[in-house]
Amino acid sequence: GAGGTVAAVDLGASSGRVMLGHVGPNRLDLHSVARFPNNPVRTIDGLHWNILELYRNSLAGLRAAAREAPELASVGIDSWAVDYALLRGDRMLGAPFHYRDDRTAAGVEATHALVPPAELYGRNGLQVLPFNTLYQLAADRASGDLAVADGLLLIPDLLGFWLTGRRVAERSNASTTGLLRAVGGTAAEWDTELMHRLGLPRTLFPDLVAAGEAIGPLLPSVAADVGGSRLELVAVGSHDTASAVVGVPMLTDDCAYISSGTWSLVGVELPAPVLSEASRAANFTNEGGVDGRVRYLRNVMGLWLLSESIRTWERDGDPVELPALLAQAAALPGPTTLFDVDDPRFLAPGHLPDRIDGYCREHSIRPPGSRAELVRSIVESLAAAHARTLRTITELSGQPVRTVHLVGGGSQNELLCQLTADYTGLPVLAGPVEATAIGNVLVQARAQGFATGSLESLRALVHQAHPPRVYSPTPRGLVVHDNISD
Ligand code: LFR
Repeated sequence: GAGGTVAAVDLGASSGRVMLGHVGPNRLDLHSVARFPNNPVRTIDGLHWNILELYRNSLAGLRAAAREAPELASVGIDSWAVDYALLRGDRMLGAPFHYRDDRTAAGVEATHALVPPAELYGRNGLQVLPFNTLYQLAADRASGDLAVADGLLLIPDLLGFWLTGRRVAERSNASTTGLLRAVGGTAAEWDTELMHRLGLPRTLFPDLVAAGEAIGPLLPSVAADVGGSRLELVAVGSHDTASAVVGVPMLTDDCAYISSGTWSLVGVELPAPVLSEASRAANFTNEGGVDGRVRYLRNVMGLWLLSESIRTWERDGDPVELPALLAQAAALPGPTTLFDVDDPRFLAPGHLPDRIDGYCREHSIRPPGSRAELVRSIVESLAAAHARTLRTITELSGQPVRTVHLVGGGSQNELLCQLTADYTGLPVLAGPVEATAIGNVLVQARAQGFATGSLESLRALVHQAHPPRVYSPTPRGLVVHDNISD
């Protein structure tokens, strides 16, 4: 049968990659052609993404992809959600703010004063995260930045604009702005009345496109640079979590997923949003997915707690050998100090080990003594939060969960997988690591006719190409290496 090759640009909060995917009726091969760090930069006015460097690295990756695979048909871009650039004409008005910048707290209050949180949830279905786009925009309105802007593009749409000259808003990522109606399905449209009440001009926002739609060919200057003259940009689930969930090898409908990286996105896929008061109180979100599916999930703080601790140690001139540290952490007898990973104090960059210590002292629990203990405490607290969240999901959505798929970078962390199995009492199926890039590739491949069918058949292909590793729950004692089978 026919098959072909596409490229995925996948930008995470700590690193980016460009991957080549060869897809056919029974084929899914992926490998990376470029990997690069994503290090934010703090300047006098706040914390920013180094977006130009990300773009340059993406172009270099696409050049490598086109050189290796001259038959390359298309490219798709995904990244973390909510963040954006303001534009005036074609010009970007300053480097985009990082969602961990603290300018947004006042934005939450200002927005809720105009539209009460209960009404807002009924309209957009989103959990309240202080960095949701609409709260960031309230800050931009207060600073006057909005008054000089005439356009806004979310990060993947911004890079797509630079590649093609076309301005669009891909729907899955647009759903994280808080400005899209939470009707589910493929019908979600901009909530123009809400924009009006929040003083946000409708003209800031480009028209919506759905994952799978062609956006357009590369600009001639870009094509000359990259070398792929036939290449077109195809919209994918441009919110990385939307692409990741496409790439989860779920074979039955009693599965939950954990997309584990900087964040743990813990949830299920539903045909329609859950907008109940109980759901709002539990701060669960309804994000728009590929093919009109709803991602019903909660953001759990994730491996950021670990990566930011490591960054602190390294900054203090004390480098860390992570595999060794994780092995020491796994060897400690459990259970350990459990803390609430979702405490808002852990959101901003800074000295995480000190903050965890402070949390423990405030709550009169024993702070971790050594680095290995701290790592164990982070990973075990994260696993406990995974379990807590999964129990709530069944209560709120009625969806039974008998299997937990854990994908993304965290699926390589054996301690995290095993402890998640232990705390949930459910089997954890780990992998693939690159679920996000896989989801990006598959949506393009389907648009090109290299793959066909529903998300279910795409996921069956993922399962076949990347059989997950099974972690069975153990009562306690945590035998980490004994029960892994391929
Ligand atoms: C994961 C993610 C989450 C979103 C957070 C901020 O990378 O996209 O889904 O809540 O980053 O954008």
